[in-house]
Amino acid sequence: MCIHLINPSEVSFGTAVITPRWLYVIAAATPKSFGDPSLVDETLVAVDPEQIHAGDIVGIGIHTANALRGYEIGIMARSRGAYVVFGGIHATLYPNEAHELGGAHAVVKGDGDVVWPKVLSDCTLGTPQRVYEGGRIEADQFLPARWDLLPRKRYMWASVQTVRGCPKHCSFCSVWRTDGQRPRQRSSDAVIEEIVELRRRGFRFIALADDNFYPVTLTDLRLAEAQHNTARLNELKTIRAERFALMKRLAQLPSDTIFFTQITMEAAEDTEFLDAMQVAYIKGALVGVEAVTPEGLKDVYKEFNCAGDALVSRLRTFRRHGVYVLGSFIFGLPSDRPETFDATALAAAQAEIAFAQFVMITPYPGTVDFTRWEQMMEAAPQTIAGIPITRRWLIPRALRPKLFWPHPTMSGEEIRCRTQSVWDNFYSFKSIWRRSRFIKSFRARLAFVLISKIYRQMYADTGIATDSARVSRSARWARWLARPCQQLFAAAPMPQLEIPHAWEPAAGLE
Ligand code: B12
Ligand code: SF4
Repeated sequence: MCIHLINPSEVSFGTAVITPRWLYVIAAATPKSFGDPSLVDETLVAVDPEQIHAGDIVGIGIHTANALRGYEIGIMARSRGAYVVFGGIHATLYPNEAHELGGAHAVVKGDGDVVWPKVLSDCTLGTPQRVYEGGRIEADQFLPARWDLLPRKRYMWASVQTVRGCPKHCSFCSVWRTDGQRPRQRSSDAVIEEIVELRRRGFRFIALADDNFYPVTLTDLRLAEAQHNTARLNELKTIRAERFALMKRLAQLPSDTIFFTQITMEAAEDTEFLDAMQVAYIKGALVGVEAVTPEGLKDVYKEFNCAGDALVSRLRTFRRHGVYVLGSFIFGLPSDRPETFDATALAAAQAEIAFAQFVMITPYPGTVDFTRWEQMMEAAPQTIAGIPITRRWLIPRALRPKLFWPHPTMSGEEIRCRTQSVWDNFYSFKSIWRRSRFIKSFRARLAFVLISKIYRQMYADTGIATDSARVSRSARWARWLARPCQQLFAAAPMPQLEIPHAWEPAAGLE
């Protein structure tokens, strides 16, 4: 009997950008008595059905975008006599769907780290439960990933989570509802041990797979102080101090280490934090800019962001403190007008961000937007291939429309074309070359161009490509570009690397 863990994908590139962390965490949760699980990441290579036998247990992790492929695998595995278990955010939100369409014997809702051994032993006894509540476990229960199972030279970036949950409540995001608004922050020991293991194995590019690396803002501290809420103030100070303590340890790693994280632009108010990030080799961060107008920010409940000149200045602050920004922008918001596209392109250029992504508004399950949209669609239900568009992830990809949210003044096609042209301009050779001016060496500049191009191409699938010909052209391009990128990202293993010593969290409060 074998345990298989499968990360579904409709397209396989042979090489991938970031490790799907859940695979290696659930592998770590698999008791030794079951042997090492077999891990299949379909972004590398498609699953081979012949490897799945009667009595095996197949764990499949799905988010909304790969749910349909996950269900195909589930049906296939069940037909071969295996037990099929689904987990991940989409299965958490739609457990019944995994049963009805994915051949599930069981679904794990929430975090799998603690509950997975029970699922395995129930399957072994032939008595899997329909649903397991994995819940939101505390940070000290998060398992370190089984990096010893990682295939060599297949991923450019490894991923390590330092904090889960986000105190904000953006309308398009499910994180605060599924992962919660209380930051669950791992100890610096747990994080640094994983990172050192990855460096020993030859990774120097590591994505900090966090929802928000800056979970406590200076405004939060001021508010708690003004309210004389001592307990809250101490709690916030502790979280902040632990961030600094972690960054001090990261700063002791070899100087060619590069981290990338996700953070709110509020961090620009806190240059002490940005400086600590720079010293800790956190060289890049995805910043959710979303909109460049106050109306747009209001649309997405993100009024804590800045608009206009203040936005440009905030984003530049990151750059001034050595943190390069991947700006994330959303198009198709109700307040967007044709001129918003040009304004966004201009702001992206003025803000000196290194990379950008321009996504069209997509109501994701579990979000405020999705609930509103679902209610709106109830009045005039629409279907494609007999599937309600409110279950769009079940629509075959070739038929799936890209924009789902009706806009008050622009057609979906207009928004798509305008979005496309912002992408094309931002990633034209001329623009990329101009943006790469900050890089001193010619070789590194070329690497920047290559990475920009591959980012643009890989994004076409989740981003804006509408027709399958374009998607497959993008996949071909990405495959072609991925190999040299893989070489660029590889580092020599450092088996002797020591674990940096701990810093008392209190040090960060000084
Ligand atoms: C890091 C990250 C990324 C990275 C890396 C992705 C990667 N390859 O790993 C990048 C930046 C590339 C990325 C891209 C995108 N992401 Co993202 N990402 C995350 C983030 C912040 C962390 C993921 C992570 O590694 N978590 C750590 C692991 C250990 O946790 P986990 O995956 O949840 O797994 C646990 C449980 O879910 C469960 N579990 C999971 N699978 C299974 C399977 C079994 C069998 C069992 C038992 C349990 C189980 O147990 C695990 C351990 O507790 C999450 C938010 C989050 N908090 O999860 C968003 C998130 C997953 N991303 C999201 C989205 C929308 C995207 C994009 C579509 C964004 C965009 N607009 O383009 C793209 C899609 C990329 C793609 N095609 O996969 C959404 C998904 C929403 C949804 N309903 O599907 C999330 C939840 C964030 C959000 N804003 O809502 N992402
Ligand atoms: S979009 Fe970012 S800031 Fe907003 S709730 Fe989600 S993780 Fe938090």
